[in-house]
Amino acid sequence: METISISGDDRVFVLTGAGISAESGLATFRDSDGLWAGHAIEDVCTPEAWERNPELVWQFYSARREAAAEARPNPAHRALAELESRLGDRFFLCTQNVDDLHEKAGSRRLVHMHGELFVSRCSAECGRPPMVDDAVYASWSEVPRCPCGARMRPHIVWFGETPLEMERIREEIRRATVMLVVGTSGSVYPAANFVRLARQAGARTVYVGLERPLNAGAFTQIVTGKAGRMLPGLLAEAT
Ligand code: BJW
Ligand code: ZN
Repeated sequence: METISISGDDRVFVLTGAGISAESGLATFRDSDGLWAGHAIEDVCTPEAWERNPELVWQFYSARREAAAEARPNPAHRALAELESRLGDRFFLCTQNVDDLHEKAGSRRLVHMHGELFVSRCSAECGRPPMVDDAVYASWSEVPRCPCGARMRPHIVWFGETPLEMERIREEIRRATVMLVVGTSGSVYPAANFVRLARQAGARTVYVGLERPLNAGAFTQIVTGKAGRMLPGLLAEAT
């Protein structure tokens, strides 16, 4: 059986994308039934969309909150949490996903570089910290205001905005000897470039997903298949 070689000297950096949550019932972005299909990206995932129609943006993220609240982690999320429990601080997880399925599976050493679905923040960036928020807003009038008076917005990184935790992410990539990328099409930057940074730093780079990603050329090992089916076996011998 194919495995990913991870031994006591290795430090593992994991990058996950929408594909890892597909078997939990959450739609990916670029598959035919994916989220872009229901909504044009420029209508919901840009600061311009927020300026133009914040009610539509909140409807989109409210529906995503409802779907994610029902979702349960699958064997791929659990295999990564289990790997973390074996590797301790030799493990680091960076997810592009805004759902909380990694946390539900037990992962702790993780960052959400594109934000979190169940968090909101001030749209005027007045300096108050983001707040936990699992509410669903059916209309604009229901959307709460920050104490500064501005409306709250989803704590999500839209196109043209700066991803979160980039310094820590770069540092963890520099230290990694293995980069494992799961279920992401390699079409959104800077995440799509992490594998090249890891290769430049001498790491082995492994992709696990349904099909070859756009940045396939930068991987030393590619395993095609569903993450929930493949990952538990691939990681079984990691120490
Ligand atoms: C399975 C499976 C199963 C299915 N098992 N696998 C021109 C060139 C280069 C860059 C740019 C450019 N023009 C603009 C840019 C920059 C821009 C960008 O990348 N644009 C591209 C469209 C070209 N990027 C940005 O603007 C970013 N900010 C930025 O660059 O700031 C500058 C900066 C950089 C560095 C430091 C400091 C500053 C921000 C990007 C924000 C992305 N936001 C989104 C939406 C918000 C989150 C949300 O609402 O959920 O994030 S877009 C969307 O794409 C979402 C995702 O996190 C992200 C990645 O998608 P992902 O995860 O790859 O999903 P899919 O659907 O594409 O792929 C799923 C994969 O799974 C597929 O391959 C399937 O086969 C597979 N799969 N089932 C395993 N069961
Ligand atoms: Zn404010």
